[in-house]
Amino acid sequence: MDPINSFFQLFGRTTTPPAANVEIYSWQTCPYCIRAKLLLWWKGVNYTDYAIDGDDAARDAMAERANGGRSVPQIFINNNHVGGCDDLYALDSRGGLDPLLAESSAG
Ligand SMILES: N[C@@H](CCC(=O)N[C@@H](CS)C(=O)NCC(=O)O)C(=O)O
Repeated sequence: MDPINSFFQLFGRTTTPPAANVEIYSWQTCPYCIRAKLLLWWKGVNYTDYAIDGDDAARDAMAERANGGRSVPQIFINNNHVGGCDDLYALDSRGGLDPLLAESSAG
């Protein structure tokens, strides 16, 4: 096995995409967005990224979906609002993220 995959295996990076449909609204240079995407990448998620930099209409649409949340990122798993970056990491810390990611969007 090549060194990078040995590293991933040692530290538990998942490379098989989980079943869930994951969406993230982000700004390209926002550190919270980068941090959230890093965790999703680590878990092998092929997320849909809505890059809404400077797009106020898209931000309004995001806020409507995100129960009024206007900061970025806003993350959705199978159309359910997870919250922002801190919420994503908190969910993972209490063991709730992997089961959600394993659920298919078809239910
Ligand atoms: N606690 C939030 C913080 C997110 C945050 O502060 N994002 C900044 C961009 S890096 C933002 O949206 N700032 C504009 C605003 O809050 O209206 C999270 O974990 O997602």
